[in-house]
Amino acid sequence: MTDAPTTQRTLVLVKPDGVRRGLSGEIVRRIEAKGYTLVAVELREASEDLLAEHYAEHAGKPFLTPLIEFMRSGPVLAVVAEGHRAIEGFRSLAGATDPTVAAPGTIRGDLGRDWGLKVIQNLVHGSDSEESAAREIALWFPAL
Ligand code: IDP
Repeated sequence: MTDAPTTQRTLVLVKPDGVRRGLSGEIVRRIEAKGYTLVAVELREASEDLLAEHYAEHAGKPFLTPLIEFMRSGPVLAVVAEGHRAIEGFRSLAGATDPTVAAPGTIRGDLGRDWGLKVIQNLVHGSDSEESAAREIALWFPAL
């Protein structure tokens, strides 16, 4: 561990399953309880173009079309959170991709499960690197 400044911003999305189930507040509460600062929060319906850009790294994968369809099934809560090592910190809060086996204590482990779509419905997205965070924040919050 160095003492280099490591303040980061990360993009979190509460996916449509989370918003539909009334879990937006609980998820934002966990982000704040961990100690991260909210920089931006917006409830919005994402366009197909935005989601195709957002999930560009998954282009060509068989689950991309159902994933985008799911992400357009209702509003998402887009959040930018900030703090030292916020990117890995939120990934740790979120838990493993598959909510059925995500560790208890995590958002996906405590609040998620398989509702018939395997891993697609897993409540949250969190940027996975500084490069992804910069790209995703510019996409969802161009004014930031
Ligand atoms: P992450 O959200 O845990 O970072 P990624 O591998 O980046 O996981 O995948 C992005 C999203 O795509 C996941 O959150 C999940 O909704 C969906 N997903 C990932 N892998 C699969 C799969 O094998 N089948 C269906 N959906 C998937």
